[in-house]
Amino acid sequence: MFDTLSEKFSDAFKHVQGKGKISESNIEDALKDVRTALLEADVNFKVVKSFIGAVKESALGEKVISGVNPEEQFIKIVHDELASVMGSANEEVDLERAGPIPVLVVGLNGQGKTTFSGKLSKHLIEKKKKSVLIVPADTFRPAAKDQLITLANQVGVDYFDSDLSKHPGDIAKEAMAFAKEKNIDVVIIDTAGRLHVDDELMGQLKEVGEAIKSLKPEILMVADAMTGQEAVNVAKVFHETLGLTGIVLSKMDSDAKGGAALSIRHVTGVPIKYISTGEKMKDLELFHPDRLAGRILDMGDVVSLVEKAEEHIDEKEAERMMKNMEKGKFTVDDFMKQMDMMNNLGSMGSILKMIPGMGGALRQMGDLSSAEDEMKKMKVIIGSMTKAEKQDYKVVKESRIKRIANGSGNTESSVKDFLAKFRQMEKMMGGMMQMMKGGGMPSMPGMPGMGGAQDGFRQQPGGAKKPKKKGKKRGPWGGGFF
Ligand SMILES: Nc1nc2c(ncn2[C@@H]2O[C@H](COP(=O)(O)OP(=O)(O)O)[C@@H](O)[C@H]2O)c(=O)[nH]1
Ligand SMILES: [Mg+2]
Repeated sequence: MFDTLSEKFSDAFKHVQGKGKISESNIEDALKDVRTALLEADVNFKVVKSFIGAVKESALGEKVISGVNPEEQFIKIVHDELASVMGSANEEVDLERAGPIPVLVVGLNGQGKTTFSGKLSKHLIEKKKKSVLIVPADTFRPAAKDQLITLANQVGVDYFDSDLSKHPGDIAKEAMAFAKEKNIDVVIIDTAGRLHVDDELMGQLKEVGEAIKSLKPEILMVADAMTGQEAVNVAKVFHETLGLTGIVLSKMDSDAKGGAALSIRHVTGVPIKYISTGEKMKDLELFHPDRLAGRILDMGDVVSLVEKAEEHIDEKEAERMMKNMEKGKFTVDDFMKQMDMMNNLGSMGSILKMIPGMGGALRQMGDLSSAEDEMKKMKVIIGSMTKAEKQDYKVVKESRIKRIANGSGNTESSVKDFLAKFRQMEKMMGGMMQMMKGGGMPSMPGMPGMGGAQDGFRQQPGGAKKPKKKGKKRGPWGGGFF
């Protein structure tokens, strides 16, 4: 998420490094770079102007806090301003009122409306314990109904069997009446899109809005974060016509530059409520401006990481594994389960980025796809191992290697390679357990940045001496988080 922007920010901060205190002259270059970074990320120029003004004002007005170095102080100011430009706290769809609550999902074609409709219903059912009805109302593209029904079945949510020959406004009204009769809490209505804003689309959506106006619909516009300023312009038109109550930024997993996220709230006044971070139904997050600001500035997002872990990691399984490891046991089965847990959390890159300071390290490492390919290969090999072999890999000798290679479609040397790597891992795990018992963290071989000095957040010599507040700590593994 926003890799280039993160990198440019971390370069900009170097201008304040090693300075005694913040002054107009020493933040000038930093501000210039921040400004360029934002403009290059396709942030609206008015937003950039007011952002720079606000940062400058707070930076110069800030008292010198003894023990906190100017670079850290400056980063904190930029962080807070980034968060504030994106909104205040998280705002979700208002679920407190009596149902059925209509949620109208609007936006141009291909932005992710239908996908989001599925994700939101999953979220509301599983996390909010609501009953949900999903309503196909895209009368321009009849195939959209099948797409929505497929998602509905996947998520396990009821759908309304809309008659697409009717006007979408009527479909919406009928669906609301049906939901009322069935005591359904939330009704998600997936509407049509177009390639560009046009009068016919806006006219139609307006009629849908009017048809259910008395029910005070939540109107969410889905905008592809990759489209930057274009998304902001479209949101403006939609808001003027329909009165949006929220924005959903989709495709945040892609290499979006950040322009949409940083401008849309400021320009339209409409809060971003959710972010969509992948094609799977679980890839939906509530939008937290402060956490995203932290991620942009490589401060990580430990809160989200812990939440994700709590959601996706089987606690009992993890505990069992931990106990085994304490006894010095680490089997291929355990390894496989760990890989699965990791996969449930998201891609390797997306997880690592949530750890403070890892963003910079990741940029140095470059592409992680070879590591992910390697993991896939290991999984296939493990898939061809017998239960006994997975419990004790040492029994795997020549003939078994041949069998596993054939079974998994790999060469014998790949299998041997895997066994060698596993042996190494087993050793490392043993070493790690020793260290943990002894209270220290082991160093991680082959992972740049983990030492804390190369990751773009250098500590000043003689800099911060006081313990820092949560959210300010940027040296990875520096203590506290793990
Ligand atoms: N990578 C990624 N792809 C997405 C996301 N949301 C939707 N998509 C993909 O974008 C395409 C268009 O999505 P769809 O929901 O059909 O858009 P709609 O025309 O607005 O209903 C599909 O291929 C989706 O899988 C997302 O958050 N991340
Ligand atoms: Mg659609």
